[in-house]
Amino acid sequence: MVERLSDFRSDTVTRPTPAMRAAMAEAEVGDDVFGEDPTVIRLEERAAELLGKEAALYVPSGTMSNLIGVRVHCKPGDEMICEAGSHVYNYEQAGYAQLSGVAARPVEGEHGVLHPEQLAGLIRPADAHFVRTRLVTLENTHNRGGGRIQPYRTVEAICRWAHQSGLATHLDGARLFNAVVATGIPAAEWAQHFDTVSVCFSKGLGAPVGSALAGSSDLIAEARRHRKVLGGGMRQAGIIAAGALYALEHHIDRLAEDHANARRLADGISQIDQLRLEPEQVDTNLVFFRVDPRWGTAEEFVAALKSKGVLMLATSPVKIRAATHLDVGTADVDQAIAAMKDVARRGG
Ligand code: TLP
Repeated sequence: MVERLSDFRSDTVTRPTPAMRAAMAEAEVGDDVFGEDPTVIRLEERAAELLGKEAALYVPSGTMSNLIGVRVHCKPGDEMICEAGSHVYNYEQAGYAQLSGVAARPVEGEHGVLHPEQLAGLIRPADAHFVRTRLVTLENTHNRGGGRIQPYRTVEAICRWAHQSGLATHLDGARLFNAVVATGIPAAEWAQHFDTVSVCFSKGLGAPVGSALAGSSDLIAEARRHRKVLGGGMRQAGIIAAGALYALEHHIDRLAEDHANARRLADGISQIDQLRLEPEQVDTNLVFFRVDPRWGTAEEFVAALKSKGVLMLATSPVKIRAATHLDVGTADVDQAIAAMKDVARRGG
């Protein structure tokens, strides 16, 4: 009989802390579609300030934030260059294509990292046969790349090339604050290279709902129109924005604990013969590992772990992801390592 579940499936599974719930319960609210919710306004101003942008927009999800981010730069018949393993390309139903008529040009990176040399020559000629290359989207940290932090100089070089080539730049910074805490490079410094930046409050920051899209006042005014047509205009959203605001004030620095726990988990995994870290380097809060097919499938391994009270996510027939976050501590990590050792020994 399992007493408690340690949930490593995603950093999205966190529940608001009592202090966060209190801030939400006490939030001053108004109708945000009328621009009258003081808490949403405060959150948008704070997010813009942290990201060094003129304005920001509170949106219900990272998916909507990326969708709108692409849409403010591109019109139907335009093309976005992105990394082949990126979230926007793989896990958002190609919303940019379905809803905005935008094509994607995926380029294979190394654990999510693109090199500037790969991009030279990708801009389509001005000719009626081709789509118009308009945008470069990067992801930092990179989810499928194993929580990889984009090298700062590479980001700078890619965005410089993009701007010199007349392209816009968008950052999927769902986990940007993980990169901030791990590198000590402030969010505004990362963000200065991008025309629009999306950040999520509902991942490592531990808030229940929402993301923000930041950029120039003009782009964000346009983004506000797109949010409305997508059904993302919310009313007394201050209730949830208060959780996000609380997270920005109290949950950024503590991401370092998640990174330490991820490294502890990775060390444990590296001692289990049937498992192999992939990538071996763990930069932030995501740990990916491969299950030896002689043991069984990733799905079977995950099911066996579940019976021991440990939840992880099979991301392919052979690979598993574990995310550390606010609701898993060192004891959960140690429980997970013990469970993995046990399961690996037993055989599939
Ligand atoms: N990622 C989720 C799943 O969709 C895979 C997770 O558990 O990691 N950008 C990145 C880099 C993301 O990882 C995610 C969510 C999103 C955007 C979308 O955010 P939401 O879920 O708020 O739409």
